[in-house]
Amino acid sequence: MNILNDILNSVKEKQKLLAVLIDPDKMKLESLPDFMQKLNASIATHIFVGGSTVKDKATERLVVEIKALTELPVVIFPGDVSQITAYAHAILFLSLISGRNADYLIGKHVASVSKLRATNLEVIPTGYILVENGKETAVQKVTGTQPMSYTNPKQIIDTAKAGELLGLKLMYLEAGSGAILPVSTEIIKRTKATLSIPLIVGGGIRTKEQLDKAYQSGADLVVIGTAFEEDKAFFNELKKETH
Ligand code: 1GP
Repeated sequence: MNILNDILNSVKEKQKLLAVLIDPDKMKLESLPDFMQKLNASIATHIFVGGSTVKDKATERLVVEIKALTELPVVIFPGDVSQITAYAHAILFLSLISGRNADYLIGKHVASVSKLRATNLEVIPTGYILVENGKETAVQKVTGTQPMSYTNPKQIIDTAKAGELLGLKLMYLEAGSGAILPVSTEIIKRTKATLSIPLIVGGGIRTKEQLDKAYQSGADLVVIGTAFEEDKAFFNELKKETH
């Protein structure tokens, strides 16, 4: 399995991707089998596991359980070094390029290298851009950085492009988990237009219409967490077509 190559191929073939984000702090292991059954019957293509604050070992336990229940790739979306586990397929090696906290630009990365050396995880360098959404997000609090203002799209697209020029392989526009306002279609469109690497969009997407809008605007992969946590019936609206 090479997850980045598969994403690049999907983008080439204009196939849209959906990652379901599972937060180890919120998912109860006893609810997992039912959740995964619904997830497997949906159009989801990836599972992201992570959160801003997660207790030690909770990620590893959850990843092991998830892998026993699905064939889909499991990708760590880490809030911290402690969330790295060898049991996943890949890790988004996130650089928080919207902020200026050196820890989240390079510091945590250095701190994670010993752990990564001991795994076979596919490491995917990913630019992470936090966009203002109407309320303070967990990422903001934990990282002590400010999101970029949606009133200044030029700053956002230039940041994304700078990340690509630095060699990042994926770009993630993040409104924050549970965001009131998802990233706007204008920002998605303009960011997509400036990039030649795949574009991930997440935060505050709760309906099929919002998902389709994000895809139409240029998101290659959309991440949804809260909407599935709050209402598993949402999976029914996103069922795989069976022939
Ligand atoms: C958060 O982008 C993800 O990091 C998903 O956000 O929980 O709002 O879907 P939601």
